[in-house]
Amino acid sequence: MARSSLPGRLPRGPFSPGFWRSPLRGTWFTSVLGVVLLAGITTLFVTGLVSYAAYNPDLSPVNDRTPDKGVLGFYLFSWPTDPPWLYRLTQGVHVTLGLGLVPVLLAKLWSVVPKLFTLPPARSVTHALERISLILLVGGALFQFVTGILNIQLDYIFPGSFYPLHFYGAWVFFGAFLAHVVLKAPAAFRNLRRMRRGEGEEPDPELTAARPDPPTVTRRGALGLVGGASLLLVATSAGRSIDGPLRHTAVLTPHGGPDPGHGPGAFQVNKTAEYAGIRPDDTTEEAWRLTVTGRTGTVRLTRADLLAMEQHDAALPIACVEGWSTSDQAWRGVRLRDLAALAGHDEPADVYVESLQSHGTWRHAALSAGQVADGRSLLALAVNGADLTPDHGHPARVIVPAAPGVLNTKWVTRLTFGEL
Ligand SMILES: Nc1nc2c(c(=O)[nH]1)N[C@H]1C(S)=C(S)[C@@H](COP(=O)(O)O)O[C@H]1N2
Ligand SMILES: [Mo]
Repeated sequence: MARSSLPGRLPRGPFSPGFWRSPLRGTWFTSVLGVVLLAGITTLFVTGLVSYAAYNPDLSPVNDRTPDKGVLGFYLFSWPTDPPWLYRLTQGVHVTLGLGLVPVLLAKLWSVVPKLFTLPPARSVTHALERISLILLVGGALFQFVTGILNIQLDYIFPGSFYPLHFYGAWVFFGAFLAHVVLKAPAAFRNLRRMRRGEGEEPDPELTAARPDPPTVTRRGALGLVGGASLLLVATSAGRSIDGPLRHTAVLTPHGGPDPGHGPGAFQVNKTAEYAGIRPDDTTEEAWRLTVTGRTGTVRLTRADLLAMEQHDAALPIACVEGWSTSDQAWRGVRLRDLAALAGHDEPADVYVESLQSHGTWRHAALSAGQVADGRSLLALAVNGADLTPDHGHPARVIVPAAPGVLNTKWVTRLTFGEL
């Protein structure tokens, strides 16, 4: 009636308060989801910054995909080699938690969507600023989740550029997130306390439907659904960072490569030798040489020369930025610090590692002196009692405790020691 008597005057569609009918919306529902996201997104931010530090971005431009990080790299620290499972944990948490929070994020956005349509667009300067910050907040959240998920699902669809995008995106998003938390967290916690005391939720006419439809599910039921969806995502992806038989439960996410099959080399492969363009002719005993350069010049070694050096064992995992990791594998080979000494570096130095690969993002890497100094850091020649398989880096590959998988260069052909 109002509509026909005042055509065009009243807001229509989503701008009309009567448009939003769900009885679930309200401050309690939004507060619960908000508090979960407060903890979850803070953890994602911290583990993400940590993951960036793990790349040795200060060491050499080869690792760093964000050359203009500037002040955003203020917090960087030298990545340790202990505990050896450190990156398995931080990156496994980052990726698995990120996936698990997807339903919570979507539910949270759904719960506040009427606010996006409230009129007038700005009631005051503060309200205007708050709404502008929401664009960064919602846009930032969608951007971070979408780029992160594409990176783990689609095998680096934007190689190289993912790092700066996700890194800068993280700062923009977290800035908006902090502002939002400062504005909203007090009310959210107040609401949860009120509910606990049985006082009912604080009313918010922008959230609570003016003319609600009859409920088909309780608020608790809806939260249970969101939580269940989160747990399902976690349960169907965590297996790839736990490894062992549980890897088969990670049905929702690629494991990081083709099925590794059976035998000593039967653990996850990221890029196969064929994919990386490694020609079998270049890896034969006759053709392959390791060139080691340092303070006292250059030494060229055959694989037999390396095998004649003192061999060491190290039980270490591979832990990829994509969140998957393997359990410890039994690596055997020459210590990086022994190779440094061959080239005149008795005090371990940084090392620039190059592979046979002529192109590709991960054909080379830089390791810190601290990583070289660790006795478990090897140029591995064998794993689990057999020669490296072609896909795991035959004739020789780097393996370093606690380092991201990407620093464990395969098909190594040159090591250059010295300050990077
Ligand atoms: N030369 C070279 N080394 C490389 C890569 C590569 O693409 N080329 N991928 C890296 C990445 S991202 C990971 S996670 C590990 C995976 O090692 P794996 O395939 O033996 O499990 O190798 C690293 N070493
Ligand atoms: Mo990786």
